[in-house]
Amino acid sequence: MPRALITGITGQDGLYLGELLASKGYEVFGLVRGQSNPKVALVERVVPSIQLLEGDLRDLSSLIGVLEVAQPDEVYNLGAISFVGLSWKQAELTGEITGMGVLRVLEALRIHTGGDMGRVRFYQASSSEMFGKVRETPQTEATAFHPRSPYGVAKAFGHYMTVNYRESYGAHASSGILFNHESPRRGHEFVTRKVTRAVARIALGLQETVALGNLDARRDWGFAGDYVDAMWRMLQQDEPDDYVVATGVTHSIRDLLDVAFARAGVEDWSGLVVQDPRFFRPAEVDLLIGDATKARERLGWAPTVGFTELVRMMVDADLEAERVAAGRRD
Ligand code: NAP
Ligand code: G4F
Repeated sequence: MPRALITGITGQDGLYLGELLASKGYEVFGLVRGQSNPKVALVERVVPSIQLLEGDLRDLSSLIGVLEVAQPDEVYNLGAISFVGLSWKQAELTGEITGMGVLRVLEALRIHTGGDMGRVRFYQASSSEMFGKVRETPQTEATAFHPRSPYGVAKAFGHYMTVNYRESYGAHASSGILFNHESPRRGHEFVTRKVTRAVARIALGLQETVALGNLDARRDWGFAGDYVDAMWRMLQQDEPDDYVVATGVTHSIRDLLDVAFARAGVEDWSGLVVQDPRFFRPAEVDLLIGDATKARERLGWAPTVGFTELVRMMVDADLEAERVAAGRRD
């Protein structure tokens, strides 16, 4: 039975990946931080076989200890401060967790393996946010980085550390440059979930409007369930490498609003959306669209859920959740 350790198990991707690996017969270990982490109960309900271990990406010795218990064949480093907006307000902490955290996991692995790093496969959750002010369109593995946020800068550091440990120590370390991926499990702070939840609440008469920032930004949005499959495929390759994972289709926040409100029967949302300066960013990433040709050709990976289906799935899930929360039967 292969063994896998996932950092960020309580996050959107961690939960999907934990489910996927458990379904493939892996013994799955998840790193959880803090005291009384409220998301632990959800993880235990969704993946009952999972073994949760305490540790923190800011604490090297805790990571070494977790590796000693888990004895993993594969390590997926998904833990991070992942909300770009927060990264300007807590830039140092973002650097510490999202950036230095990667180095600590790699160092823990180097120590744990006695320098024989190639015997444990490592996945780093890199991000299309590293492309930032994009140098070319669509973005590929060869596109230069120009990060626009402390989060993007921290991810670029983690990405290059991953490449460096591959080149310096022969680590089987792969980096997935993943474009935005969403699901009904997405955190409420991200724009897709913020919109689908607000649409559900507005449709049920629980909220009047939704306050947003820049409606013209464009993202390449896919389904998180598809993207964790790409992570697993990367670690099944004989050679480690970097891969862009994306749908190749881009949409604006306005497109997102069109599809989400239409799903709830609202065709004209202009009076329901207010623009609020609090949600504009100091520096914006205007356009992301990825070219996942390499992942398709080498990993046999392709997205299965398109934009409209994804947004409808999220609106439907939020309508159901908000109905239940409000004790409604209609
Ligand atoms: P998420 O839902 O925000 O999950 C982040 C996870 O990191 C949570 O489990 C969180 O634990 C954990 N974490 C935060 N600080 C930690 C620390 N100090 N020590 C240990 N764990 C810590 O993010 P996601 O959407 O699943 O994304 C997974 C990874 O992929 C992240 O690295 C993200 O930056 C990257 N990524 C995401 C996307 C996307 O579109 N979703 C795209 C590209 C890259 P708590 O529950 O304790 O807070
Ligand atoms: O949903 P977002 O917060 O995602 P963002 O910044 O693209 O980051 C996500 O994807 C990255 C991959 O490219 C990941 F690495 C990262 O961890 C995260 O998962 O914002 C998307 C767009 C931005 O242009 C933002 O300015 O939506 C715009 N937006 C407009 N109004 C808003 C809002 N974003 C949020 N969160 N909230 C708003 O009210």
